[in-house]
Amino acid sequence: MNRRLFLRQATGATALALGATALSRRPLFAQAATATAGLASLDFPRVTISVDDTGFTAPTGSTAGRVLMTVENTGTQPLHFFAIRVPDEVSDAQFAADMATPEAEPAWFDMTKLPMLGNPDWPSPGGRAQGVIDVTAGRWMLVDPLGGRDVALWTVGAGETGAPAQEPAADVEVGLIEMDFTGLDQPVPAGQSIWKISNQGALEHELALLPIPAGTSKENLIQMIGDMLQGKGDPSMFAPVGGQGIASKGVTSWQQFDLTAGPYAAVCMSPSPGDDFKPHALMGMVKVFTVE
Ligand SMILES: [Cu+2]
Repeated sequence: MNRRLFLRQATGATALALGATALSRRPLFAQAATATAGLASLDFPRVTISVDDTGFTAPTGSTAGRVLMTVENTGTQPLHFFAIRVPDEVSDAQFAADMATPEAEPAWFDMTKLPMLGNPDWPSPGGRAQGVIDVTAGRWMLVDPLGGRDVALWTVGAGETGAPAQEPAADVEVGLIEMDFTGLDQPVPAGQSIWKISNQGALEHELALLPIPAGTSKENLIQMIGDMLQGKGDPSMFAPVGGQGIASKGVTSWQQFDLTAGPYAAVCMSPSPGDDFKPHALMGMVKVFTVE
């Protein structure tokens, strides 16, 4: 498969510099985020995606429903990815052919229309990310838009129909809307916590948790991200320690984070197709908050 496909839609037209530079440098503010008990103590079916520096190993035998997803980053590089559902009318042969021509985005690849999962995101190198997500049957494509890992397919079979799955108890509830985050006006607790993250907007959104230097304002940070995407400034400042990959409107997930105290920003880098794929962060989708 290939390393350049989907970059334009997935990261914005000006974001290529980020993949080439930011992720290859040692993060200044990165902190370990290693989940322990929490969601893992709940009785959900488990799926594990293992990722090294070259690609994904998707689980087999998965079925639809509410599952605990663990993403293990066995490599040496940070990991950011999303999962998008391949339309059923695209045959396996067509998909394979599309992957073999990396210079063109397939006609069916449309982030504004295809379901996007809201996966656990940004596991540190050697670490893992965990979240409870609702997954439907079908073929989910795992895409790393920054590091250029090979695309992979995760096939999910039809699940049993039964009683509705329970909701994990949440310590923090965050809403994603255009172009803001709700629920982060007050400090959130340090240490292991469960965040219920709901996309309440009309567009697809993501959440990246970014430690920031004390005193950084929202305007400062938007400026820094804008500079970084143009190859200016210090790209190593962008080193999220957890998050949720892009989710379609209406999607809710429960993500487990283990944050040390300090100033953070919630950032959405989901691209805006109607505005030359500019990341939402540059349209104001940045929220500075405190962990204490
Ligand atoms: Cu967004």
